[in-house]
This record gives sequence, C-alpha cells and structure tokens, in this order.
Amino acid sequence: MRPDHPIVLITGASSGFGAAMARLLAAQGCHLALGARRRERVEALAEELTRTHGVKVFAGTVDTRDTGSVNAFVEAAAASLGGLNVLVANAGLASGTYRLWETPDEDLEAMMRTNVEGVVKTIRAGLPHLRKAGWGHVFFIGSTAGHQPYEGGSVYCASKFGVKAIAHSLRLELNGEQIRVTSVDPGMAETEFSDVRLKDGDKAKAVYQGVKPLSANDVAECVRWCLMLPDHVNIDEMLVKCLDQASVHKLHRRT
Ligand code: NDP
Ligand code: 8X3
Repeated sequence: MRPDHPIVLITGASSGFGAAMARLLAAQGCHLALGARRRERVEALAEELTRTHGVKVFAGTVDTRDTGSVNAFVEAAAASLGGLNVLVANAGLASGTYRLWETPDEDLEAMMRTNVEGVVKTIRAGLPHLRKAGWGHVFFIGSTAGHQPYEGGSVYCASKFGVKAIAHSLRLELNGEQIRVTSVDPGMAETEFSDVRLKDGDKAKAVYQGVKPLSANDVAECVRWCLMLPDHVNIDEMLVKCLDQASVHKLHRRT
C-alpha cells in the first residue's frame, strides 16, 4: 500500500517543474529529496518546505550526467530519509534550436547526457530503494517533443523520444512488482526552460507571447494526481498541453 507519507526524490528541483512538484507534494505530506546543481536554491527550498509543512527534506547537489554524483546523492538521500518510494527523473534541458547540421557537440552532449543518460542513472540508482520499500512509483518527465518532432529540435526531440522508450521498457521490466511507471509529457510551459534553451531573456519571453502556457504548477498537479491514485491504477503516459496549443506546430496567439 502507498505509505501515508511517501518519500519522493526529485531531480531538477532548483527551478520550474521540480520546484513546483516539491511544493505541491510537501503540502500532501510527502518527505522529499531535492537535487540539482544549484545547491543554494535547493537548500532554500528545503528550508521553506520544512518550515511550512513540517516534512523531512534532504537537499543535495547532483549533476545527473555524472554516475558518481547521482549515486552519492541517491544514497545520501535514502540514508537521511530512511528509504525512497518515488523517483521523479525531471532534470533536463534543451540547448539551442539548431538545424541538425549546425548542432555543436557541446549542445548535443548536454541534451543527450542530461535527458537520456541522466534519467537512466537516476532511476538505476534509486530503484533498489523502491524495491526494498515494497511500494514505488517512477516518474519520467517526457515532452510533446517525444511525440512529434519539429524543425530545430532534432536532438531535443530525440532525447525525449528516448525518454518515452526508456519508460516503456522499464514498465515491461517491472511488470509484476508494486512499482508504477508514469511518463508525464507536457507541451509548452513557462519555466526557465526557454531561458536555458535560448540564452536570451527577451527571446525566451517571446516564446509565450499572446499564449497562456502551462505553468510549472499545472505539471506538478499531473504528477500529484497520478501518485495519489489507487495502487492498482497506473497512468502510463499523460500528454498535457495548454488549450492554446493544439499541436507542436499549431498555437493560438492573441495579438
Ligand atoms: P527549468 O530550466 O526551469 O528546470 C530544469 C531543472 O533541471 C533545473 O532545476 C536544473 O537545475 C535541472 N538540471 C539541468 N541539468 C541538470 C544536471 N546536469 N544535473 C542536475 N540537474 C540539472 O525547466 P523545466 O522545469 O521546464 O524542465 C524540467 C523538465 O521538463 C526537463 O526535463 C524538460 O525537458 C521538461 N519539459 C519542459 C517543458 C517546458 O516547456 N518547460 C515541456 C516539456 C518537458 P540546475 O541548473 O540547478 O542543475
Ligand atoms: C518542451 C516543449 O515544445 O519546447 O519540451 O519542445 S517544446
């Protein structure tokens, strides 16, 4: 049975979806392990959530591209919190909007190493703790980019198609165990995502001009809902877009 206070590990908790999930799940009584490279941000969030919700929060630095860093973070989190029930492999990024033939190695490697390798490393390190607990839930954060490719997104889309494949394989591999596997796949959401991708605040703002995009909290709510369902119910994939986004290529912009 789902514990009354599940212990949830979230990567990429310094911003956007990860920070919003931490806030929403703390309000539900979940204990949390929060990781990202920007330590001061996760520490400040941990302090806020311990104070406001009285839950246990472990905050640590993790670079999900690095096996040693991931293993150390996961083991320290499990030791500090007394185990783990839920993994949210959220850390990820898009870097640039290059056509394939223009893509620099640096951006190619950043996306594939974080979005694909980092997700595998996080789940590989965390799964033994879910098995030991006897009840678990693994969340992938995919994207509409893992359903429909677009120009200037070949590598990012490939990474999110990769996330989809990994989620499907893991669900098959875990069949028969009390560990659910869900991929929450959002469309455009206003976080730091476009600042990171475009490295230009004005261009990042323009992405959302005239549109009401998803918020980080909307996506966090999807995770919360999937987590709180009865034990025998597994949401495999949740494709969620704002109403203004009918597809990757069709957006309603108010002028
Ligand atoms: P943000 O840029 O706001 O957050 C990204 C988070 O990932 C940050 O906390 C960042 O922390 C962390 N991160 C990045 N690289 C690493 C790394 N190597 N090691 C550890 N943490 C890392 O973006 P979002 O919240 O929007 O993105 C979260 C996830 O959602 C990503 O996987 C993204 O691809 C996906 N997504 C986003 C959508 C959107 O439109 N916003 C839509 C669909 C999916 P730090 O820099 O401190 O390490
Ligand atoms: C982020 C959504 O449309 O920028 O995954 O690829 S999109």
